[in-house]
Amino acid sequence: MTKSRPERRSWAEPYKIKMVERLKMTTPAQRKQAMETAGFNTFLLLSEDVYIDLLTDSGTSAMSDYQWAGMMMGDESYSGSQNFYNLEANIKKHYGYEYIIPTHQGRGAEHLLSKICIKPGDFVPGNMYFTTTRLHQELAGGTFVDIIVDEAHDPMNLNPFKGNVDLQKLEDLILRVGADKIPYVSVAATVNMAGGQPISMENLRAVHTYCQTHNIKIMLDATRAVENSYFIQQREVGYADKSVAEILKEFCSYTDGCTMSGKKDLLVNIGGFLAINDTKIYEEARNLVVVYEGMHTYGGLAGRDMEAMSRGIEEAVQDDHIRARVGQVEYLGDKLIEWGVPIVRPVGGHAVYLDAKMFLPHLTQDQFPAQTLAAELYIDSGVRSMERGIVSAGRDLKTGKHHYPKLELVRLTIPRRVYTQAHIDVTVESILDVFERREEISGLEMVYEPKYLRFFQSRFIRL
Ligand code: PLI
Repeated sequence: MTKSRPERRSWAEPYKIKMVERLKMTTPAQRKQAMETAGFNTFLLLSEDVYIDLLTDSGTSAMSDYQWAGMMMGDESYSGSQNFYNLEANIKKHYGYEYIIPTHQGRGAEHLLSKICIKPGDFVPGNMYFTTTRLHQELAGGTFVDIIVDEAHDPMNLNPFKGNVDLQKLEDLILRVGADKIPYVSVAATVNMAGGQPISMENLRAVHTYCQTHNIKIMLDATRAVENSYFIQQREVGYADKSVAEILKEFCSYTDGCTMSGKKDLLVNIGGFLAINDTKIYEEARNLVVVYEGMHTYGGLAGRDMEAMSRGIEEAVQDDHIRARVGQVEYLGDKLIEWGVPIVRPVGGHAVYLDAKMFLPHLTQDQFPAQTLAAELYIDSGVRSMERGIVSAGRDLKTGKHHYPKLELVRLTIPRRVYTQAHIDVTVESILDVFERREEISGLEMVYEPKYLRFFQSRFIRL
């Protein structure tokens, strides 16, 4: 009997490999020891003990020869570096904002924006929190309020735009606290903690119109806005024939500024920026950046870093690049769905998220199911993932109690242009093995907890 012919894939990665980095192969006994030494926290592993590193897509991309060539063109003058002007021009061209402040990475921009715009007692609504973003808002005296649509909290819900803002929730907040207590609405695209879910153009446009009537600004977390634009092209009526670059420009036009971690969409290992249209905020940021990051024409970056990010923008907005990037994530997600592994659906832009509550239903949230699953997966195959559940959610700074997020997830984050389809297949095989013996897996107890962003450094022992 002949097998039926597979469906034509018709595309592969729009690049070829010119240089490789060798990986160490480890035994299960070595990995068990390494995980115990790391206190069952994948952040605390030595990277040399990791085989396939899906901890994060942040700063882990492979740069192109075009970007590396740009690194050689670094103008390392203290001020007025040519690379800053190249970066500024590309941000203006593709994101459309008026003023640019480079920062060492995304949280540097969040720090400046929060310090300038948020007063103690303010409220900052957003489409789900992100760890560093919310912390900077809180440290500036603000209170984060989640206004994402309810569907975002349901891993099985197939809404194509689970990153959307629920305008009713925004209106309720304004009625409760008054528009003058809301410095801006914080809109992320895509929404990392919801599983890399996009927000639609229609929704952002509606938020923009609504915010204008209340004179409230919208600040975009543009970290993965290119991936968001790709989803709009694929899923939203009226955008199929537009390029990702065109969609991105329109998308940003409904916002007043953005914070950016260039370490994701923009294909660099370090770098970020704050971009803004408001002259007053810009002047304040231009002044403050000197205090916290460096001169306003480098903001904590070397000239070569700015050049790599500038060139990264040009590559990031290419349709064939972004299709292959998201295509690889979808490949992993589709395989896991095929085998009945519980993941957040639809598959997001930068990562596949295992639903640890469904995967390990015998563990309570206090036994850290996602932290447990991430540790187990590493021991099985050397695949490193990240907890995105109760540990990441941290404690309420006022009450000191754990936040209990509805989503208890393990993130398998795909670096850009780094791993092959075979690496993804190995990852799937390992997850299936762990899934098969899931009932034997016991939970964890936290034995060390730092005060801020505890997921980076906390330590656990097995129950
Ligand atoms: O890691 P930074 O400081 O360059 O960027 C902070 C940051 C801001 N917004 C969003 C949506 C992020 O995903 C983000 C960083 N994310 C990390 C490190 C991640 O592993 O997802």
